[in-house]
Amino acid sequence: MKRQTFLRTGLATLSIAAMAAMSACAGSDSSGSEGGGSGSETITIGFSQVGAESGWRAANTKDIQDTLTEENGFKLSFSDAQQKQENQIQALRSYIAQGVDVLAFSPVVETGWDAVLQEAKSANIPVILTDRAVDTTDDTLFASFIGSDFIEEGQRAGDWVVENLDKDLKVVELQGTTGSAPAIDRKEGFGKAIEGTDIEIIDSQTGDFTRAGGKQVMEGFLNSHDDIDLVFAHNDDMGLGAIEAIEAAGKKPGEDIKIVTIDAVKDGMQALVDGKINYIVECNPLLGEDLAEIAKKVVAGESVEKRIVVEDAAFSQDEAAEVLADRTY
Ligand code: GZL
Ligand code: ZN
Repeated sequence: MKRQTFLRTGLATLSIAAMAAMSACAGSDSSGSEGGGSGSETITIGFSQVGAESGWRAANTKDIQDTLTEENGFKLSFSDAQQKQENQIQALRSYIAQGVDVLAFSPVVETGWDAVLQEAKSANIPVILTDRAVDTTDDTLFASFIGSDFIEEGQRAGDWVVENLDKDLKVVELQGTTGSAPAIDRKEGFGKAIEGTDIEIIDSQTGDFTRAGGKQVMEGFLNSHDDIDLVFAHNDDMGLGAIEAIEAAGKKPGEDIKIVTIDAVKDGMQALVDGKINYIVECNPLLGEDLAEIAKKVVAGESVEKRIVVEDAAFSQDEAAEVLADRTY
């Protein structure tokens, strides 16, 4: 499979792309299976997914698999890392060994990627980040990052709390996966929003973005605190687990203890309509189309935007009731 040098800056890339396109067309063998130079051959893409930990992840996986299809010009190799970084690194290395045209992944945590990203760069295989970001010392190690602004999501959740609930709330926080961009940034955004108020986070622990994790941590919170006013959960699934724990303790979620979460997946939106959650900030999981577009550009040697921010909405209980039927995830 032909490799092209991937420079991100405009002009240099265009001239290289033009030369590559010409050489690829001229150089492609009889089977016509040569590189993505002229853009019409199938693009082989290796995708390493975080896992299957939440409704959001299931929707994100479905969208990627439904979009990166043969008829859309892709041959997708997809792997689920069960939320383990070593599994993601292993998968990326196997795709590099296979000589795919492009790599994409959602990094389970922010750090520890420089080595494998350097290996991809040395093999001239461009890397696209989806959903979660990496903290890397060298941003030439990836071509583009497509995902939501998690700090803004946390801030929107906090702003709603400040504007709509009492000012001296006691809050418990169900954090996402330790070290992941969404957990770090949502915590930061929420903290910024409540700065200067009497809203206090009295406990904060990771539920690893799962329903079971949220339930277990919430049981612990209920055992050690009798003054909890609000749960801030970094995703719907942990919020849904908290609902189970709160009801098992004989309290009313959404009333005795308010709940604010992030994602806006179907089950979360249903709980919002049912009055068990009070507000949800959306995190759009449908990243397949942007990924397909960016992948085609990088393989064709075109320059791409380094950061594509996915727009998110937010829903109160009334707003959720209006849109629930039309939600696709
Ligand atoms: C956010 C994504 C998070 C979701 C969780 O983009 O990384 O991971 O908020 C998922 O539901 O587990
Ligand atoms: Zn960071």
